[in-house]
Amino acid sequence: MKVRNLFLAVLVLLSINCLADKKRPNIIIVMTDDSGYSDLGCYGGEIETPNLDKLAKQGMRFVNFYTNGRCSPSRASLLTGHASGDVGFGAGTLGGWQREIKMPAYRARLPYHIPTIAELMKEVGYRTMMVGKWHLGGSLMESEIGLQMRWKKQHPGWELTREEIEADYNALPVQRGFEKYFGILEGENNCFITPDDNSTYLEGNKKARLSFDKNYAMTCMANSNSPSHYKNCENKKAKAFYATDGETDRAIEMIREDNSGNPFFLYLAYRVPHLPLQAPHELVEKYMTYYENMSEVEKNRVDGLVREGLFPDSASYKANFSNVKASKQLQKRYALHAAMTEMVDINMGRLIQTLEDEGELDNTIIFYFSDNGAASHAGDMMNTPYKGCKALLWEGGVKTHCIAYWHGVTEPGSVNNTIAWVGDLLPTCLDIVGNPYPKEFRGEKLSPLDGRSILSVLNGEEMAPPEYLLSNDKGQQGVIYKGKWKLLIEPGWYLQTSAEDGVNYELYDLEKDPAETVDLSQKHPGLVDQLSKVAEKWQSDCGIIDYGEILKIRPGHTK
Ligand SMILES: [Ca+2]
Repeated sequence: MKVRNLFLAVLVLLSINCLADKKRPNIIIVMTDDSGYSDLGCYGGEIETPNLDKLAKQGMRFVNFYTNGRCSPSRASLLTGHASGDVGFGAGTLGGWQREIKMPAYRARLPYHIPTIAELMKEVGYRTMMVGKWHLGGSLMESEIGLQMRWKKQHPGWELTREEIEADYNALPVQRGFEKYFGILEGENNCFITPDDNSTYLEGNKKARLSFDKNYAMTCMANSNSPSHYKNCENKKAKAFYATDGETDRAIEMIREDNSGNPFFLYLAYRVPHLPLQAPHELVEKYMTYYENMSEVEKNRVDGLVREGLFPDSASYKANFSNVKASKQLQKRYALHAAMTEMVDINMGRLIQTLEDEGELDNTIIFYFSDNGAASHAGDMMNTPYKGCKALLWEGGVKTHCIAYWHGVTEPGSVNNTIAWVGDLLPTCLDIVGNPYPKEFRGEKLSPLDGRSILSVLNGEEMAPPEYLLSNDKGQQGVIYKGKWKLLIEPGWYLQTSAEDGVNYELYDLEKDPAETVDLSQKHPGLVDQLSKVAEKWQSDCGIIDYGEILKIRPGHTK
């Protein structure tokens, strides 16, 4: 029996070795945080993004790429291929302890028995690396008593058991398949960090040592209710670590520091242009003049999208700006968003150059998109021509630009209309490397994936829409897509569109009206009824409960 086991082990090693053939492509998933649909030059935007424009010219662009509308739920579906409610991030749950509830859909960490994309890529011999914002739960409270105290404070009525501490530890990126990790666990923090500041960056599961070797003149701005330290860097000149530069430095190092010959899987989750707004001064200054005439910028974005074949010329949209001159405050906010975006582009240029220098660019697949639309402080412009913003489920909140690059596969400069979803990336990557999704994991049976492989889209085909695409945010809106139809479901009590109890519906024909200007719910009551029933069933299958109930269980949940 022992000899047979040894023989099997040798066979497995041999097959992994064969799979490690250099021809298997590296895969890089780059996800920004709160970017607007039309931010990039190649998506009609005025922000200067020459490196991403070049990538789009050599690769393909998606017209209809969807997220879950908010940071953690999108990340949860990206890494597991499942609906966010099935993996602990239902209804706008965020990574961290603030909104956690003792119900599977609200556990604010990925279930240990559902594999992540990193664990599955590692299984077939890929080097797995992650840089940037995690925001999927887990902490170092196992070794830090202070964190255990904080947990207890944030979980009144719960007992902090050994199992709880272990499950919390097992939610960290290194425990979820990433052999190398450099980044922050939380949702936001300063972009500029000087040697005097507290840094929360981790290298693996230890506090990271940052390098402060670059000089920056800083411009910083935050909402009035943001922590004051976010604004402290305003007008400062100092040697500092800037998130986008420093994260790219580490990603480049990770690519270079291994010469095993195995392909790599890199998940690079930039934490910009999420608040707080912080960027190098000279870039912010450059963009201040861009946002003087708001209506002109808005119109240029739409014209740009039409020119690029990304928005139909015949479609209407609701303009947000008239010919009023923007206030200095608003100009600065947009200029910061733009500067943070250009910093991403500059760093994407460095990353792509590294791949070229290493002779790996032609053998590397790159996906580039955002985790949701621009947030409320910038969404009215940055999500043009779509309405709404991050955390709301109109197209502006859930739809993002998406570039896919694969030398010799994606047709240069092509545009694809297929409805794709952030949860499609896991099955697509598995399809590319030929690793089928397992039937069970860590001894537990797995349900089938919600995402689907879009490999044929990369090959230039248009796929029929998925049967349904569903999403649900904190409770104010739920959404269901079927073919060209989109039904938005809003409990009236949340006052999004109704001051009355009951439920509001909005129905759109996205083929004719992608920017949701004409509500057809009164015209097609049968369809509304049919789709809302599917959505209700999905919601209850996911274990998502009414938001009013959540507020009873955990008052102050919104904070
Ligand atoms: Ca986000």
